[in-house]
Amino acid sequence: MVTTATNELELETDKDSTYDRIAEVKAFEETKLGVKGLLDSGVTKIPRMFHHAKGEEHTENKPSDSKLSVPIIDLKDIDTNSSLRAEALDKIRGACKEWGFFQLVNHGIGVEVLDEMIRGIRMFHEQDAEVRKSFYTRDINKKVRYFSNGSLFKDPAANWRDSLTFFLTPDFPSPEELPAVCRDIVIEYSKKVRALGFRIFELFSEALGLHPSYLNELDSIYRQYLLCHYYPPCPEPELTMGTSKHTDISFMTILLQDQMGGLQVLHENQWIDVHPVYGSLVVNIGDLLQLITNDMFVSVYHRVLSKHTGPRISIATFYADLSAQSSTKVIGPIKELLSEDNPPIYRDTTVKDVTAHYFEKGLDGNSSLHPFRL
Ligand SMILES: O=C(O)CCC(=O)C(=O)O
Repeated sequence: MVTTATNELELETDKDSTYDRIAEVKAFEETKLGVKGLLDSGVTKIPRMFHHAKGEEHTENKPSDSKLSVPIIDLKDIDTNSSLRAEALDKIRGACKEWGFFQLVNHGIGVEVLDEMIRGIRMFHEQDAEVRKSFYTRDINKKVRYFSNGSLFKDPAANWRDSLTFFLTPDFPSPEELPAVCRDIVIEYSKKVRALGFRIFELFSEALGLHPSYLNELDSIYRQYLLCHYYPPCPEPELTMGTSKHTDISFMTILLQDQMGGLQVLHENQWIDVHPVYGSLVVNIGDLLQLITNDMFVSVYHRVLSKHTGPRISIATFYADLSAQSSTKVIGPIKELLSEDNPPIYRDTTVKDVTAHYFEKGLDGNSSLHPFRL
């Protein structure tokens, strides 16, 4: 869900010949103020470029009435108590296999840091428009980018959401590159979430029956970027989405969400709300981990509903090395996990190829793994 250049993209041609979607998208992009800017200009109806096609997904754009809920995993005392650790590993294995999602509590990052990070991102999006505008870019060489809809020129309909992204590895942006309004907390949160990422990959390795350092030692896993979303209140939420149905192109994603709600995960063919649990972090498996675990862990569809109320803030940390050097290394199902009963489901490929396919297709609601299945 990062950015692509306008001239590489083909825009959807609308069936109504009087509607010029390209012009509308371009005019929106040129404001450099995103959806928040539209709202500040006083719109009471959402522009047509945000209208999602009426279909299955659309008619279901409502909170779930299911009794099921995403598993909650507690890391309290697991480093000192071996039976608690074994219990947590069992739950992680089950959650990653059945749900691809879980909520993590007692993960070691204090609520004051989480609250301050949410506040910092909100302040970025709500600061003076001219300052915000100066960060608006789709330049892939920039480590800090503010934009609305990563694949704006490709997706059939835009989402009611703006984002600020930080590419943190291999070299952390210099402090001057970071927006002043959230600089200190972005630095602090990034360090803490990086350490947590290492810890979760250790637990994942153990849950898979591998040496604890196995996943952390893979060349292609350890890069990190933050995608910090701002979902403004929407005057016509029934016509659009906050984030349309997708899976993540990462090994793992750690998501910090505020208390507004709206995130849903597709489980057993139903959309299940991921209810905010104060102080928790949501963890989900990305497509690349599904591929290397040969479907022992699954990357599942999720989406965010648009709402009358808002804003909603969320901060996704993606773990995947998309850099040119490492992303050309071969990845495939981990040999130690394969057996006669568990033959490879995917062919060997590279992070680069899987990623290229993911961005090429845009947020079209399909898995990026289909072409790599044997
Ligand atoms: O905002 C959220 O809760 C989810 C965001 C998301 O799915 C993404 O950035 O890929």
